[in-house]
Order: sequence, then structure tokens, then C-alpha cells
Amino acid sequence: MKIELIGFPMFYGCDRPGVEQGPDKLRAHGLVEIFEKNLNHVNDRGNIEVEQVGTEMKYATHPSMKYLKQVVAGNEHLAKAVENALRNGRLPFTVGGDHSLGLGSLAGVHGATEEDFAVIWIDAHADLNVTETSPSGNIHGMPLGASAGLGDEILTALYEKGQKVKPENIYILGLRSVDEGEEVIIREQGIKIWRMTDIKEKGMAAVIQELLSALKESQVQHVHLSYDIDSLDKTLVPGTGTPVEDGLGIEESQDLIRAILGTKLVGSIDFVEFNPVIDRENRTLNSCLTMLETFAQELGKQN
Ligand code: DIR
Ligand code: MN
Ligand code: MN
Ligand code: MN
Repeated sequence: MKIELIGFPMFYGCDRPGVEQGPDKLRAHGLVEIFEKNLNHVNDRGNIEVEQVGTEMKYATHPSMKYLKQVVAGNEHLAKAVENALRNGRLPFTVGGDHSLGLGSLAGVHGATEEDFAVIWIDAHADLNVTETSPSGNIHGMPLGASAGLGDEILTALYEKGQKVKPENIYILGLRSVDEGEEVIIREQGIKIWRMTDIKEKGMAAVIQELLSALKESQVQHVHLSYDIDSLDKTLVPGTGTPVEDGLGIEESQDLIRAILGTKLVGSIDFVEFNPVIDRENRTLNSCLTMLETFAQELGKQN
């Protein structure tokens, strides 16, 4: 298993500075070494270039989608990097930055794969908003919807025109903050979700069984795993832009990650929304390092 680490230092998608420092903060605390310890080949390709602009650009390209031009430009670069990594036989591991990077990541996966692939989105939020349903105008609340082909063409046509992933191949886990419009999209598109209430009711083991059997039935050969750290309980991640209570514990999250990676179908990963500037007592940093260690260990077993 060869890993390509890609940093995506962007905050424009969440409109809250600090999260762009996530990749370098994690590097300074051993990100590359965690992977090197567990895997025999890791290439850190560095950070994707992100244009530096001021707040006057927030609504310069669109009346409600913030920093639209900058988000699209950065994600076009990311898509290319992800596609290249996959074509070179590597697993792209993209570290954010905000979750708008799902746009570039999924476009790159789509570019490199012939067959349908699945997306597992672990998040307190559904990230399925379109311009009309978004309460914030923040594009990090939209990447999954746009990748499914929903909403404004400016986002759905990123990197390549059209739908990147079929709604039937989307699985969301950890939900507990879903906007009204997103609820409608989930129902209409038949997107498979496990809310925190489902996880608490059934237990993580049962949820994992449901997820794995649905995946197996779909016969996809590539799974993209997108991990938003705000899926973890807010006490574990004070350093994230939109923490939500009643989230996953570390062990629950580790069990889930181990089971998903254990399928050996995961070919691309995102790790997003760590904002070191608003962290408290390094609690979020430590949660991130624990989870990254779990990712690396499990990927290491696949050599
Ligand atoms: C909210 C928050 N649904 C929005 N989304 C977040 O602004 O669209 N996603 N925080 O991770
Ligand atoms: Mn998210
Ligand atoms: Mn989230
Ligand atoms: Mn296609």
C-alpha cells in the first residue's frame, strides 16, 4: 500500500480562518512519521496551492456561495493531484482544510476510476446542501450534494461535467445536525444514512454489519472514505469549526474505521476540519493523532 499525503490548506469553504493550518500543524506533530511507522512507502506531496485573498472576495463570484471562485480553483488542483496519485497506484490521503475539499477529492476519484465507486461520509453533518437549501452559504456544507450532481452547475461541473458519484452509492454515518433541505434530499435521493440516534440504539457493531453488507451487495470495487473530525463528540474536538454534541467516541470511531478499511476496498481518504487556532489544550490535536494512528495501522495491515 503506497500512500500519497496531500495537504489542502483552505478555510474558504467554512469561512472561519485557522482550519487552513491543519495540514502543517499535523505535519509538525508527526503526521508523516505516523504513516512511515506503519507503511513502507509514504510520499508527502506537500500542500495544494490555494490563492490568498481577503474577505472582500467572499461574495465576489456569487451572491450566496462564499469564495466560490477560490474554492473551485483549489479543488480543481486537488482533483488533478488525487487523480494522478490513483493513476500512479497510490492511495491519496488528503488532509484539510475544510470539507469543501470533498469536491476535488471525489472529482479526482471519478477521473481515475472506470466503474462506479462508493463514498462513506463520516460526519455530524450531511454536507448535501445546494445553494437554495444552505443556511450559511458555506461550501463545506455542499460537497456531497454537488458530487452527487445536485445543485449549481458551477460546483457539479468542477473538474469534469456531471455527477461524480451515484446517490445509491453514498453512505453517511454520525449524523446529528441535518438541515431541513438536506432531509428532503436524503429522502428523495434514497441516500443511506445512520444517524447518531441509530448508532446509539443499535450499537456500532450492528451498524457496521449493515454498512458492510450494503457495500458488499453493491459490488463496488473502490470506496472513498471522507472523515470529518466533527463526527467525534464536541468534547473531543473543540478545535473544529462546527462541533456538535452527542457524537462518536474515540473507540466507536476506531471500530468503524477499522471495519471499513478492513474491507480492503478503500482507495482514497479525506481527513478534514481540524482548526488548530481554536483548539483547547491540544484536545483536538490529540484526537486527530489518535485517529490518524488508527488509519495508518489499519492501512499498514494491507501490505
Ligand atoms: C451546515 C453546517 N449544514 C451548513 N455544515 C457543516 O452550513 O451547510 N458541515 N458544518 O461540516
Ligand atoms: Mn463535513
Ligand atoms: Mn461536519
Ligand atoms: Mn462517471
